Amino acid sequence: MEQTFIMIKPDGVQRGLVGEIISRFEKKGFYLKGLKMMNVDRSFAQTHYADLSAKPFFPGLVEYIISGPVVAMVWEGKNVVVTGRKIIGATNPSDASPGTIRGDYAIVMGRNVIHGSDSIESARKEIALWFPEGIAQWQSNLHPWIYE
Ligand code: RTP
Repeated sequence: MEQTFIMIKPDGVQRGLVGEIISRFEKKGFYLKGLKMMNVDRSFAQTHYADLSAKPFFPGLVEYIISGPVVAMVWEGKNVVVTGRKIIGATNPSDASPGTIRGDYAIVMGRNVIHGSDSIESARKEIALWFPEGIAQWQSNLHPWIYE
Protein backbone atom coordinates (compact mmCIF):
# COMPACT_ATOMS: atom_id res chain seq x y z
CA MET A 1 0.00 0.00 0.00
CA GLU A 2 1.07 3.60 -0.64
CA GLN A 3 3.31 5.31 1.89
CA THR A 4 4.33 8.93 2.49
CA PHE A 5 6.95 10.71 4.53
CA ILE A 6 5.65 13.31 7.00
CA MET A 7 7.91 15.49 9.14
CA ILE A 8 6.77 17.71 12.00
CA LYS A 9 9.16 20.66 11.74
CA PRO A 10 10.91 22.23 14.76
CA ASP A 11 8.15 24.81 15.31
CA GLY A 12 5.51 22.07 15.41
CA VAL A 13 7.52 20.16 18.02
CA GLN A 14 8.26 23.26 20.15
CA ARG A 15 4.61 24.32 20.07
CA GLY A 16 3.36 20.95 21.30
CA LEU A 17 1.53 20.01 18.10
CA VAL A 18 2.95 16.50 17.76
CA GLY A 19 -0.04 14.73 19.33
CA GLU A 20 -2.58 16.82 17.42
CA ILE A 21 -0.88 16.13 14.09
CA ILE A 22 -0.53 12.40 14.70
CA SER A 23 -4.16 12.31 15.80
CA ARG A 24 -5.38 13.88 12.55
CA PHE A 25 -3.63 11.27 10.41
CA GLU A 26 -4.67 8.44 12.73
CA LYS A 27 -8.34 9.45 12.88
CA LYS A 28 -8.45 9.66 9.09
CA GLY A 29 -7.60 5.95 9.02
CA PHE A 30 -3.97 6.04 7.93
CA TYR A 31 -1.49 3.64 9.53
CA LEU A 32 1.58 4.92 11.39
CA LYS A 33 4.48 2.79 10.15
CA GLY A 34 7.53 4.76 11.28
CA LEU A 35 8.11 7.38 13.98
CA LYS A 36 11.17 9.00 15.52
CA MET A 37 12.27 12.30 17.00
CA MET A 38 15.66 13.47 15.83
CA ASN A 39 17.94 16.44 15.35
CA VAL A 40 19.11 16.85 11.78
CA ASP A 41 22.44 18.38 10.88
CA ARG A 42 23.03 20.94 8.17
CA SER A 43 24.14 18.53 5.47
CA PHE A 44 21.18 16.21 6.09
CA ALA A 45 18.76 19.16 5.84
CA GLN A 46 20.48 20.28 2.63
CA THR A 47 20.11 16.77 1.20
CA HIS A 48 16.42 16.59 2.11
CA TYR A 49 15.73 19.95 0.45
CA ALA A 50 18.30 19.52 -2.38
CA ASP A 51 15.66 20.31 -5.04
CA LEU A 52 15.27 23.79 -3.53
CA SER A 53 19.01 24.57 -3.24
CA ALA A 54 18.86 27.34 -5.86
CA LYS A 55 15.97 29.16 -4.16
CA PRO A 56 16.68 32.40 -2.30
CA PHE A 57 14.93 31.05 0.81
CA PHE A 58 17.08 27.87 0.91
CA PRO A 59 19.62 29.04 3.57
CA GLY A 60 16.80 30.19 5.86
CA LEU A 61 14.92 26.95 5.27
CA VAL A 62 17.96 24.90 6.29
CA GLU A 63 18.44 27.03 9.45
CA TYR A 64 14.77 26.49 10.28
CA ILE A 65 14.93 22.71 9.92
CA ILE A 66 18.08 22.37 12.05
CA SER A 67 16.81 24.78 14.74
CA GLY A 68 15.41 22.00 16.96
CA PRO A 69 14.26 18.40 16.94
CA VAL A 70 11.84 17.19 14.28
CA VAL A 71 9.49 14.22 14.27
CA ALA A 72 9.93 11.99 11.22
CA MET A 73 7.09 9.66 10.29
CA VAL A 74 5.97 7.18 7.67
CA TRP A 75 2.22 6.95 7.11
CA GLU A 76 0.50 4.35 4.96
CA GLY A 77 -2.87 4.11 3.22
CA LYS A 78 -4.71 4.43 -0.08
CA ASN A 79 -3.77 7.76 -1.75
CA VAL A 80 -1.90 8.82 1.39
CA VAL A 81 0.51 11.10 -0.54
CA VAL A 82 -2.19 13.33 -2.04
CA THR A 83 -4.57 13.07 0.89
CA GLY A 84 -1.71 13.77 3.31
CA ARG A 85 -0.97 17.01 1.44
CA LYS A 86 -4.67 17.94 1.72
CA ILE A 87 -4.61 17.32 5.48
CA ILE A 88 -1.48 19.51 5.69
CA GLY A 89 -2.84 22.36 3.52
CA ALA A 90 -1.17 24.87 1.19
CA THR A 91 2.55 25.66 1.60
CA ASN A 92 1.76 29.28 2.47
CA PRO A 93 -0.45 29.17 5.58
CA SER A 94 -2.21 32.33 4.35
CA ASP A 95 -3.60 30.21 1.51
CA ALA A 96 -4.28 27.12 3.63
CA SER A 97 -7.94 26.42 4.33
CA PRO A 98 -9.24 26.26 7.88
CA GLY A 99 -9.41 22.61 8.87
CA THR A 100 -5.98 21.88 7.43
CA ILE A 101 -2.96 21.70 9.74
CA ARG A 102 -1.30 24.79 8.28
CA GLY A 103 -4.67 26.57 8.02
CA ASP A 104 -5.32 25.98 11.70
CA TYR A 105 -1.84 26.27 13.23
CA ALA A 106 0.46 28.42 11.09
CA ILE A 107 0.70 31.99 9.82
CA VAL A 108 3.87 32.30 7.71
CA MET A 109 5.59 30.11 5.13
CA GLY A 110 8.86 29.94 7.05
CA ARG A 111 7.12 28.45 10.11
CA ASN A 112 4.60 26.16 8.47
CA VAL A 113 4.81 23.35 11.02
CA ILE A 114 4.93 20.26 8.83
CA HIS A 115 6.31 18.68 5.67
CA GLY A 116 4.69 16.01 3.50
CA SER A 117 6.05 14.28 0.39
CA ASP A 118 4.66 15.78 -2.82
CA SER A 119 4.66 12.59 -4.93
CA ILE A 120 4.97 8.82 -4.62
CA GLU A 121 8.50 9.07 -6.03
CA SER A 122 9.52 11.77 -3.50
CA ALA A 123 7.98 9.69 -0.73
CA ARG A 124 10.07 6.67 -1.72
CA LYS A 125 13.27 8.76 -1.75
CA GLU A 126 12.47 10.57 1.51
CA ILE A 127 11.54 7.39 3.39
CA ALA A 128 14.86 5.84 2.27
CA LEU A 129 16.73 8.99 3.39
CA TRP A 130 15.04 9.36 6.79
CA PHE A 131 14.54 5.69 7.66
CA PRO A 132 17.65 3.90 6.30
CA GLU A 133 17.13 1.29 9.06
CA GLY A 134 13.74 0.37 7.55
CA ILE A 135 10.31 0.44 9.17
CA ALA A 136 8.16 -1.99 11.15
CA GLN A 137 6.09 -4.45 9.17
CA TRP A 138 2.61 -4.87 10.63
CA GLN A 139 -1.03 -4.92 9.62
CA SER A 140 -3.74 -3.11 11.58
CA ASN A 141 -6.71 -5.14 12.84
CA LEU A 142 -8.90 -2.20 11.84
CA HIS A 143 -8.21 -2.75 8.14
CA PRO A 144 -11.66 -4.23 7.29
CA TRP A 145 -13.32 -1.28 9.06
CA ILE A 146 -11.42 1.27 6.99
CA TYR A 147 -11.34 -0.43 3.56
CA GLU A 148 -14.18 -2.25 1.76
P1 RTP B 1 7.27 20.91 2.33
O1 RTP B 1 8.27 20.38 1.32
O2 RTP B 1 7.90 21.48 3.58
O3 RTP B 1 6.14 19.97 2.60
O4 RTP B 1 6.59 22.15 1.66
P2 RTP B 1 5.94 22.25 0.24
O5 RTP B 1 6.18 21.05 -0.60
O6 RTP B 1 4.52 22.62 0.52
O7 RTP B 1 6.74 23.49 -0.34
P3 RTP B 1 8.15 23.57 -1.05
O8 RTP B 1 7.99 24.46 -2.21
O9 RTP B 1 8.75 22.21 -1.24
O10 RTP B 1 9.00 24.35 0.03
C1 RTP B 1 9.58 23.69 1.11
C2 RTP B 1 9.51 24.56 2.32
O11 RTP B 1 10.31 25.72 2.12
C3 RTP B 1 9.74 26.82 2.81
N1 RTP B 1 9.47 27.87 1.84
N2 RTP B 1 9.72 29.12 2.06
N3 RTP B 1 9.97 31.93 1.83
C4 RTP B 1 9.50 31.24 0.81
O12 RTP B 1 9.18 31.76 -0.24
C5 RTP B 1 9.37 29.79 0.97
N4 RTP B 1 8.89 28.96 0.06
C6 RTP B 1 8.96 27.75 0.62
C7 RTP B 1 8.48 26.33 3.47
O13 RTP B 1 8.78 25.95 4.81
C8 RTP B 1 8.13 25.11 2.64
O14 RTP B 1 7.33 24.22 3.38
